[in-house]
Amino acid sequence: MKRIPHHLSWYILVTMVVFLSGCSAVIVEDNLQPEQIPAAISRAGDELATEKRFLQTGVIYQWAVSAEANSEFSSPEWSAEQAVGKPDSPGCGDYQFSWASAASDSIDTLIVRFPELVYPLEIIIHESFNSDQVTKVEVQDPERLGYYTVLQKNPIRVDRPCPYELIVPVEGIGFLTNTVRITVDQSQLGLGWNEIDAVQLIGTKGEE
Ligand SMILES: [Ca+2]
Repeated sequence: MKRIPHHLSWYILVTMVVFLSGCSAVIVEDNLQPEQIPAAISRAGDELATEKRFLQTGVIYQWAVSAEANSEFSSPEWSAEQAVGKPDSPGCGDYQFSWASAASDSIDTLIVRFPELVYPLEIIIHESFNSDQVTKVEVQDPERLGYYTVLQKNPIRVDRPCPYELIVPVEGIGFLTNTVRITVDQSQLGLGWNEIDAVQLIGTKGEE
């Protein structure tokens, strides 16, 4: 049998690694315009969740301290309360440590509240099952009690990475907020429950 020269073996190995690494993130989109596709990065336990994503000083990173939803699959398992605190679902799957709505094919809303009022810079939604069917993210003006939309998009099917972080950059909000409302539309893609493990609100006390 003819042996492959040593330097050619390395070339083939490196080529395969480059090719396979390019296949690790497969996002199947559905009728989505490129500028609407949210940034997505894979999670590495709590390491990424506590990462200081902004270089400026005075940035507050906080997890939800209370939550309510228009429906829950059960309680305490899969209740809205499961979206409080840091991510704790053990991975990607149908775990009771995340919020799930009562039905698997409905449009539902989850409201999460945070300890500190901030001018929001970013909202990170940790999804542990059937990402990403979030269609709207809003922040509440506590004085007027109105909600302002910071993301509106179609549901998309995301196979990898899972769990999935939906990162929502927020600009131009001129009021302090500690309340985020998230809408999932599970009626379109037939994927089933889009479960939310945790939500992080990042912001500052001073207006940008
Ligand atoms: Ca959780």
